[in-house]
Amino acid sequence: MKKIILFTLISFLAFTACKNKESEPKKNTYVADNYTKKEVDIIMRDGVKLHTTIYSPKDTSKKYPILMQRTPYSSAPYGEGKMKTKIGPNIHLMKEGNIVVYQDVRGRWMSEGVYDNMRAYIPNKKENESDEVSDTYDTIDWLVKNVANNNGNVGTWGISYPGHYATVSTIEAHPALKAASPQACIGDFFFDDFHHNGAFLLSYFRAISLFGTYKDTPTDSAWYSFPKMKSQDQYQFFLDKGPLKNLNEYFQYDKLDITNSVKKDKIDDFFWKEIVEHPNYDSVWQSKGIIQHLDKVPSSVATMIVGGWFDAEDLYGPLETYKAIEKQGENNYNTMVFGPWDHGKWSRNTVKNYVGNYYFGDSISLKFQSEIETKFFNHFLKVEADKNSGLPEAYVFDSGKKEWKSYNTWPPENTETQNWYLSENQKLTTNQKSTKGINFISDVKRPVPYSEDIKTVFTPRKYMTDDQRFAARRPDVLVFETGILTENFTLAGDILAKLKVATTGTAADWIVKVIDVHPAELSDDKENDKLQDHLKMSNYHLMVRSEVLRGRFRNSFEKPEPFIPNKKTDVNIKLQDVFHTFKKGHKLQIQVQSTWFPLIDLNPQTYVDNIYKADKKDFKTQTHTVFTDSFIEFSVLK
Ligand code: PG9
Repeated sequence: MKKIILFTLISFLAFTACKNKESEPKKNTYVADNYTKKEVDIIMRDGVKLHTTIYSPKDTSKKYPILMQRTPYSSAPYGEGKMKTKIGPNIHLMKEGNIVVYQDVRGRWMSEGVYDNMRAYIPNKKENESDEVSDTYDTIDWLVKNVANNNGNVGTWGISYPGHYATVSTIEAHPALKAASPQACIGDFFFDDFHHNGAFLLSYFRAISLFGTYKDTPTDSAWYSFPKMKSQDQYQFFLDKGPLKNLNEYFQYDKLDITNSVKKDKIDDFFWKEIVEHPNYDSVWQSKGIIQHLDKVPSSVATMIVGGWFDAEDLYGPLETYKAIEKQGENNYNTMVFGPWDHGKWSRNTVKNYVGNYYFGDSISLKFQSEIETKFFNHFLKVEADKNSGLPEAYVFDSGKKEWKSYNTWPPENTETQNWYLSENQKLTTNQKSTKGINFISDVKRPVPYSEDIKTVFTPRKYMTDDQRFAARRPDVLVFETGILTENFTLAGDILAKLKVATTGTAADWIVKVIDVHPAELSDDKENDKLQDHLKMSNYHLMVRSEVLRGRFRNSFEKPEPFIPNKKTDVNIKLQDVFHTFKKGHKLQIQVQSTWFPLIDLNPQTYVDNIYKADKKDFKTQTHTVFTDSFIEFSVLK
């Protein structure tokens, strides 16, 4: 009897072990099975070593292009035999076989040197003087001369900060560089990520230590830590925190001099210091912007700029990068792909594509990877390439019709400018009806939330397609909308809000939102199965585009100016490009407000030289006015 029980027990244990094994997701060993990995420290012209990880196909019977990503986010895993489970821009390029290289940029992770956010490009470098352009050139030069089985052609790609370094690779490009795909690439930290038109993205608070914690030795583990917020209610947390200077405690802010290599007992955050000490678009920010240097992209480098229409982090960057190369390049192969994505979503392998609550369709990212991205790199890296890639100049997704379109230019040639006026009785009209002032109280103690969501985020993304009914029903949000559209109305290109405003104070922010109001009839929410419980697609107010301008910068980002109390003043706000059809049966709505919390920091609404050093007493509730000769200039598809 005992034997039977023992046998039964052993069998059961064996069966359970096998079952668990089966249920364990199969470890993805494709890279380990098909690639070797090598880690080298490449010496730059100034002697600094940059840690570089090289994945080479095990099949050495042929030559391969080199696909490179330079990153501040680590090229981990480090160490013999430790492999990434996915390499390259997408799985198709991984499985076709390419040499894939990851490099920790200067001052990050296992590389030597001192990091500088958006390190300024030095056009005429002295002997051995270095910047990211020279680091990229020196790296490519070493790779093509030292990596076995490479075919002499290099491509760069990256999303976000790595996307910025892909843009950098095109400037004074190494002759081996044939293709670059900057994706959601940062263009300028005064208009991407941490600032929008001078307003500080308070919601990026936790990300600051990621880029500002000083380190002076290579490391394979994180040397930074994130501030501990003592609440999950981000609105209340930041409202209670008060003026921005009360955040200094999180960054151990004092007179940090990063050239002083003496390690302090407290590591200060040099990025927070840079943000606090440079509230205006001064030479520090201007020198770091990359857009101004895109006249130096040789026509030997093919570029494909990729972005998401609902990318909360880097929208300015990819749009301005594409436009600058288009404008300043000479006969460059320069294309753009903009889809219904938030930050970097085109690289994901999910079938259903959403942004927050809103569903856009199936396999949008998957098709981009297989039919566009793979085709781009294969065309320009594998053979003597001509410019006939078979890909469109502008491949753009209409986020209203939910379909792709190809154009020979962006914006499309067949567009016209239409001015829509912010009229009385909450109307948006194609002609000016009056010049009346509409007032609202901008209460710094009860700012307009940017989202209905309570929880704290690392960087905000979902709000870009959030329903805006919660805002439309507040007295401090002005609403202007068309009647129910009797035919489709397509916006294609940027939007310019030409506001005429006044304030009882001497400072104010101005936020404009463009909203697609869906039919109020009962809706079939089946396809939008990620809709938050409290929402219905019936009457959904889809945010299509939004932007803020810190009013002091209305005439110049470099030279801020106060408002004169109660004086009617022009404030023009450029909203980034859209491609969206407002379908028949929908309405187009504009919202105007002056707080957007805590997406951006609170404006004291009384003028102080530096808001990062403002005191609690500077924050005052004011009455703002929007005049009905304000209008929105749209680029409308004919
Ligand atoms: N541009 C993105 C980012 C920068 C800074 C903070 C948070 C995000 C990115 O590199 O993902």
